[in-house]
Amino acid sequence: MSYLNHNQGYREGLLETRSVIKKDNYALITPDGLVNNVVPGFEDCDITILGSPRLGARFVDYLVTVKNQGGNKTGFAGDGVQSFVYVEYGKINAFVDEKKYELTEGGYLYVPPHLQLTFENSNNGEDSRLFLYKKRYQPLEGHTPEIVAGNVDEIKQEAYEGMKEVLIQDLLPKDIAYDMNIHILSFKPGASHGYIETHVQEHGAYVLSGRGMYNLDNEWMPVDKGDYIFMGAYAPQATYAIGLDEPFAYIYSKDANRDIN
Ligand code: UGY
Ligand code: MN
Repeated sequence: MSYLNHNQGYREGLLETRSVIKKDNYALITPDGLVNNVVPGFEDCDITILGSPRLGARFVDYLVTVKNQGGNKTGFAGDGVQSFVYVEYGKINAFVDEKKYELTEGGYLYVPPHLQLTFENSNNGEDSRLFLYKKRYQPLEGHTPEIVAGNVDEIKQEAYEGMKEVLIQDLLPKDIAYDMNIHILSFKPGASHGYIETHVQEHGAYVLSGRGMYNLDNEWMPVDKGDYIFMGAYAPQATYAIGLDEPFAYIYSKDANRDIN
């Protein structure tokens, strides 16, 4: 699937989008409007920048389609900036500190701020799709985060806030060395948050499956697989899953374990 849509003239419905941008508050970015960006270091990749400081985020999210033998062989993030990569589909070889990590669908790798991530496609010439994140690390004296590699298949789904129809997976350790976490939240059809959250933390969320109705700052909107949602600090937020069988699930980042300055 290509997320680029090069319009060949006007047709009914073509110049419409569900995307909504409320800078510093929230944004819904749908696949129909995504464009390729050139980002130094990324070769033979379709890369698009999603959440970023220009939207009000303290992190940057990217959607990357890695083609052929493409990848980033010069090094991503590091020098005080931590990174995280999740494989939506396909297969990559990732390298950190000269160690190789073979990541397949659902595989992920967290790279601490003192190290860089490199990777190359290893999907026998087929595309791989990655959700990629970086954020400047907020140090805490006496603590250093470590490399974390895994696959979501190996992580237990826990009831979210006591609700058995809403399940959460924490991809990173709940350890004060980390200034954020990455979660997957999954709602069975019909399930919802228990209340409208209003919190200081920010999220960048990428929808992995299903459909939902999302409330962002008291506006309800439909969201679908492949959509991206930025939820800024204090943006009121809640959802319920729609559809009959597939859970509505998204991967998202959340800052944690630090005071606000
Ligand atoms: O962890 C969270 O804050 C999460 N429940 N937020 C959300 O799903 N919008
Ligand atoms: Mn939240």
